[in-house]
Amino acid sequence: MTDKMTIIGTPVSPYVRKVLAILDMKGVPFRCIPQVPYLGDENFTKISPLRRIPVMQIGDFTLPDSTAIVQYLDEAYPETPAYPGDIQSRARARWFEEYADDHLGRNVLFKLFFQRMIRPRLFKEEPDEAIIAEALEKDMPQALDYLEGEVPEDGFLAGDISAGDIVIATLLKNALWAGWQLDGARWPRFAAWLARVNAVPAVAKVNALADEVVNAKPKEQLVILRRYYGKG
Ligand SMILES: N[C@@H](CCC(=O)N[C@@H](CS)C(=O)NCC(=O)O)C(=O)O
Repeated sequence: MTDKMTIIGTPVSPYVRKVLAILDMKGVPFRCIPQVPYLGDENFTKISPLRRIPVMQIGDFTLPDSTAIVQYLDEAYPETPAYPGDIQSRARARWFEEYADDHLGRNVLFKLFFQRMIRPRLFKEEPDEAIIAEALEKDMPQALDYLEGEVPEDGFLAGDISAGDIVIATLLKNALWAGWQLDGARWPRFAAWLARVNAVPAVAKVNALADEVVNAKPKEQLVILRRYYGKG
């Protein structure tokens, strides 16, 4: 494995940040090219048929999708696993990763983030306030009710910190940017769990990076990325 590990995707994406945090946790050197998915040309479609980020490249090997990437990383670099513990803990970590990707990400937060941030900034369109209200008032509370019953009083969703914990935390950062606030009195276990996840050094670091890149242009993001993770 001598070719450089490259992650393609702007770290404004929670799925890109999930991969960055796991690479950092594992101590794997990488470089990140801050591609914005909506602005990708036909070369982007070749490496990402669904035109989504992140994509991983190592020499000629190209792999889209953060979950596929993290599973690859766990096999290639088994130290500090992203799916730790016994077989049931590992399965549970994968479930929460899927829940975050499909439901929380695609159906809830993405609506919010797309409407509040991407539509006005990238497409110069007004956000659809009805979609935002539904996400904030109905979908998010339902998801948080579920998660409140799942998070442990101590530790993480699958014992040790896992990809399942990390992706929920990175997604929620985008929700905060889009105007969501966590009601710690209504979901106290969840709030305590989230604080524990956000205190994990690789997550704290990627969250700090996130706050710096969110208002930066891709060229500036590259400089910020190098400051946090080196040149790879
Ligand atoms: N399941 C995918 C989700 C990736 C995803 O939806 N990424 C967003 C950015 S946060 C994207 O590329 N969106 C562009 C689009 O859906 O057209 C993964 O885990 O990588």
